Amino acid sequence: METLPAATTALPVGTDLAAAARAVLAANWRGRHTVPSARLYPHQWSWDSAFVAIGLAHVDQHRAQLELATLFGAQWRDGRVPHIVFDPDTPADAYFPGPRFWAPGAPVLPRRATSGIVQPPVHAQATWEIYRRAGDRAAAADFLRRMYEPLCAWHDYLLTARDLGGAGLAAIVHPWESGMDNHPAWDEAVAAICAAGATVPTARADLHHVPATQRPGDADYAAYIDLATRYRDRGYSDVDLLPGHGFVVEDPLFNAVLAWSEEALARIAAVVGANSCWHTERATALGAALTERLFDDDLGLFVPRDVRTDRRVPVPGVAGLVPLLAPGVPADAAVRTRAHLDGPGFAGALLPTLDRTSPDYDPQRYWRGPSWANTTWLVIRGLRRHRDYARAEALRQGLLDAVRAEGFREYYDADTGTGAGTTEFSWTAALVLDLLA
Ligand code: 9WN
Repeated sequence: METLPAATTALPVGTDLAAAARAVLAANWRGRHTVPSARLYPHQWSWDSAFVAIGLAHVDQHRAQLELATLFGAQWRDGRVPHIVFDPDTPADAYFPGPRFWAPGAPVLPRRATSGIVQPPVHAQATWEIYRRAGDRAAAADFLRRMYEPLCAWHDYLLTARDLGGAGLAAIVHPWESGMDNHPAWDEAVAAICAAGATVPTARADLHHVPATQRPGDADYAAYIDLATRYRDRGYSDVDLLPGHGFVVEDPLFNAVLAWSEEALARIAAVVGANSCWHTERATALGAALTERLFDDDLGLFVPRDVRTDRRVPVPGVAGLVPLLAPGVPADAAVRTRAHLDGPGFAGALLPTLDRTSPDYDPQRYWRGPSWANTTWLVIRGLRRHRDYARAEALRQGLLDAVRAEGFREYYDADTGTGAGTTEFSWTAALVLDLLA
């Protein structure tokens, strides 16, 4: 393997953190969208763009609007928003799997080449954040009018075609859809897919940019490609996906974000003159289904549910704290969830991806332990919703300290704060802008 470039680390003493964050976003801007990272992720990613828009809302309303408009320009006719929109100016082999991998089975591709899977639906919230901070009110109101129907179509897709468990939650059909690709909660499903004969792809581009010890393993990649190939070859159809498909999961982060975004849709509807009650009801119903299906009474935390086996996956991860964001979560479930922030699993300056006492905890490897800015930010927002300002502030300071010490890294060792993954990472910079505001 080629020698990896040295990672940039500490920001020089006295650096203006907000200015440095703006510089990262400016460097990663490609004219109509922002790449998550110039080399490792050289296209547009769905939830990354939503986080980027939330940061840009503080500094450049029009760029924030364009970020989301570009993403939704690639929305599919069935309402899904693809997890990657490929940049035609980037060489096809710069990222694996690239546009040629995803295209063959797609029934009707939009103008831009895209993947066929999705990511957590942060977009309605991002749209609302742009509106509420906007200096140019007329442009922001016009933006809401343009985004409302596409956002409704996006949520409708998730709550109809993807309600594979039939209980009012959206199911994800690939670990990449969780945004937390190699989280230990997916290990059992990944192992079964590998045991059934999935082969390791040879074309991994990620290992040219980040040490293998900080990325998903080969077995994870074998399962990712196997699942994506099978989904692609059935034309990305969700009809009758059960029981044959190897990964069908109701994830607490995904559904909590959906409920929270549905609440934002209610606010957007009120501004554009549409019926907001319907969205409020749907948001509350989502919160109730989330609690009913995903709150694990033994752990006192939300966990994913494997729709194939109809059983909860009792792995305590940071996703289990994100439902603090959602409406309709009962007070006792919220109190028990928040208590984890004082226990051995999640206490500390940096919020890990996985409970530290779990046997699979690895503070350096991707979604198996390190602390990420976006999950920390979602939990901060959830804590504020429950007026738990002290815990929210402690997490905010912990994250900002790590960024000051190590720069805008993709993630941070949850125990030492050492930066890991790629450098100059867009959503870290964007969410820092929000946390500083
Ligand atoms: C696959 C872009 C994306 C994030 C995901 C993160 C990672 C991709 C990869 O990078 O996933 O989608 O190649 O590892 O897990 O959350 O959106 O930053």
